[in-house]
Amino acid sequence: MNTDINIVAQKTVDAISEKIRNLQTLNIIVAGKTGVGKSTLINAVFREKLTETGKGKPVTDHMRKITKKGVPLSIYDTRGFELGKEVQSEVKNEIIETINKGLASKDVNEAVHCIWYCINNTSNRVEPEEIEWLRELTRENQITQVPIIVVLTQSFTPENAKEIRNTILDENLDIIQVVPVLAEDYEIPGITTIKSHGLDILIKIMEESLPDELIDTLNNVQIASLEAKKRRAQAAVATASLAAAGEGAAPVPFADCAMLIPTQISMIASITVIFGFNVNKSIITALLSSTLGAGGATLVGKTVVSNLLKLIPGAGTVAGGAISAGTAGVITAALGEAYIGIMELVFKGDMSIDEINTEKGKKKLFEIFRNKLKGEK
Ligand SMILES: Nc1nc2c(ncn2[C@@H]2O[C@H](COP(=O)(O)OP(=O)(O)OP(=O)(O)O)[C@@H](O)[C@H]2O)c(=O)[nH]1
Ligand SMILES: [Mg+2]
Repeated sequence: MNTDINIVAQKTVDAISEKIRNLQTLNIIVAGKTGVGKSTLINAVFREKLTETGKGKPVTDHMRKITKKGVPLSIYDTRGFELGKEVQSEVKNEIIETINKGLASKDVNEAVHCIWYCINNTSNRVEPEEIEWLRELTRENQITQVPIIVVLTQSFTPENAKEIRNTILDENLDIIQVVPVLAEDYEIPGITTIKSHGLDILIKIMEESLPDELIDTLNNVQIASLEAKKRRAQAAVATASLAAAGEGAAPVPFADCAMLIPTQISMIASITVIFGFNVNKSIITALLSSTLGAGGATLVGKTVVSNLLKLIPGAGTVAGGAISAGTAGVITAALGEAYIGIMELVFKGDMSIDEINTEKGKKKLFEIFRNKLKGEK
């Protein structure tokens, strides 16, 4: 394989596109009375303002499906809960029908993967009819076992959600969890602003209840938990550096270092998908040139390797003519960590995507890369 940075960057961009194309679609039903905060919740959890992109496509009398091109996510938004018992019963039947239809398709992209039932926490009580509705839904979901999460919306503090949460838990319903959240900061004019909270817990519970094949999708579409993205990305780095070390189980002569490259391309693609940003070739080129290329046009050539080895404690020198398995693993891990580090800055809004390909971005990349090689935190 050619180690020209330009060519490797192109292969990486192709690998990213392929991984994105292959993401399964995550399908979530969001139910609950009107005004409880469903749309606010959806907009706070997912990238792209899905609910502002139109009314969605009606799929049943009381459900519309909201999708957006390029986002592997469908939200089924339910309507009409406020219209009384009969309609609520229809909504329930339509949910069960949608679940069964998804299952019958035998296509993971069509299946319903999760239900959020939203209850507004500000009223400080749950209507008995909502508990009854949930009980019937869980009964009919007994065989299909779609994870149901009760989301307590507009919970200003975890404290004031405690009582209502315990009331619901005491009902022994077949649900995964009851999660209090405040999706958007809440301003009490002239007094204080309550910070949004709880969405990261919702994501964690989703991660624990969704099948593994949907976890990359979940992280790609969610913007509520940096920790979840980092955990998933770090797992990809661990896998890649183990593989790189395996590939180099016998010391790798410099001339063959290129054989490690496919492992690293796949790792970079995974991290890109997990963070869900629009990353183009110039960003990848910046990443590669400021780490493995160390400013040059070729990756891991002899000079570069010799410079990198100087940074890794105990890695030896180029005099041996080869790098060890451990060294190949360390270099791969440092590359992955540098990329995660820069993605974290973008997530937090401390750097824009385009800034990665500037002196500031490249300096930051090299700094994290070098520190990781040295074994520093
Ligand atoms: N500050 C703050 N306001 C919220 C939050 N959740 C809901 N709201 C407010 O409550 C109102 C109703 O929220 P929506 O998200 O539109 O409720 P909905 O469940 O989608 O309502 P329907 O679409 O009519 O069924 C809006 O004015 C929101 O701004 C929140 O977490 N924080
Ligand atoms: Mg709404």
